[in-house]
Amino acid sequence: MTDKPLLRALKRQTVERPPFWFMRQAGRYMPEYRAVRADAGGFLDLCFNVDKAVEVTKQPLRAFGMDAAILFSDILVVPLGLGQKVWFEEGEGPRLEPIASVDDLEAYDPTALKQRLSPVFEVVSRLSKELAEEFEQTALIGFAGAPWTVATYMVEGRSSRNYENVKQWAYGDPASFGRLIDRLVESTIDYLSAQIEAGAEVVQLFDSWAGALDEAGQERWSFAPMAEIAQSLKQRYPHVPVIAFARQVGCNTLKLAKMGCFDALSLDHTVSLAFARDQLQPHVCLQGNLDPLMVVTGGDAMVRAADEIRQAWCDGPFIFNLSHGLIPPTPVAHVDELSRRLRQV
Ligand code: 1CP
Repeated sequence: MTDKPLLRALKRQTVERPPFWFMRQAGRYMPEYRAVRADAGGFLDLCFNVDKAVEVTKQPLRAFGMDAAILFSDILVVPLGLGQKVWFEEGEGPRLEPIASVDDLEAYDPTALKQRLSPVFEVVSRLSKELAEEFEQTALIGFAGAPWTVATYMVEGRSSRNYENVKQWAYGDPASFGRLIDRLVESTIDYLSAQIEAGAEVVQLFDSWAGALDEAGQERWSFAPMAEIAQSLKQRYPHVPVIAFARQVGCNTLKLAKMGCFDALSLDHTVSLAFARDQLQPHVCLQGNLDPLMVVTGGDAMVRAADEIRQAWCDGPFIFNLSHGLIPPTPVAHVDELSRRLRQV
């Protein structure tokens, strides 16, 4: 049996057509998701309810036939697993009891993480079995937030505009900030290893806020920790591809591509198509990079932009995706039209 198309692309093998999936493909833009979410209680209750999390992971596959399923969970379950208080304010977003020093973290017991997050691994294991029955060409992606992005939430206590506290800590006291990052590197390796043991075939690291750092900061707090995680996973699981998503780091993406430990880079829409094709694709599989607002817009603009990406990148290893997650106002009909087009050879 040949590999699933997404796995073939990640191994730089030829594919009949570029595989596709969308970041945040499960979510509030889908009425089926909203129905399950309404019955689940809070967002974190949904993440830890195995039946419901499996169901919402599969909803977009049924509706649009993506080539990958991404585990339904959130990057903030790792701080929760470490013992930090995390909750979601309805209609607002995540809240955490912020940490101000490594001492706050020392109170947490890192060995409890796998136990606390055991429902997540059960979701992966159920998905692994159920995809084999219902969607046999669909690959299962596990994920985690990259240490820097997770640290922004742990220190700011919420989504942030200026990253005042976390950047002052990182720039002003790198030695102690490094201990926080090291702790997150270790936890993320454990967390992703358990997802792989449960059946994840690919893992993606989300560094959504890498672009908030300056160049030296990106190398030290975004790229190096992600590489450490990827290298450690590669030692244990050499056949599991690792995708890195360092958002809005511009041409510094080239440094990531040359690190040699990532199989693919997920690119945001500010990255030039020609630069990615000429400079990055010789090193890694490209994933991206349609602006999710194009999918909100729909029509000719969406189709044209999607075709441009496909034309630019289809001669090398390539997975079609967005530059960031689908957002709630996205019309389902637009996701449907885009998916139909992407399924054509
Ligand atoms: O009310 C709801 O239904 C909650 C909305 C929601 C959803 C559907 C949140 C809250 N998280 C998720 C799921 C989620 N989050 C997935 C699931 C799989 C899929 O893609 O279908 C993934 C991969 C994430 C990852 C995630 N969570 C990231 C990294 C990717 C990105 O979008 O940048 C980040 C930064 C978060 C934090 C988060 N989770 C949710 C919110 C509102 C936020 C804050 C975002 C911000 O600070 O702007």
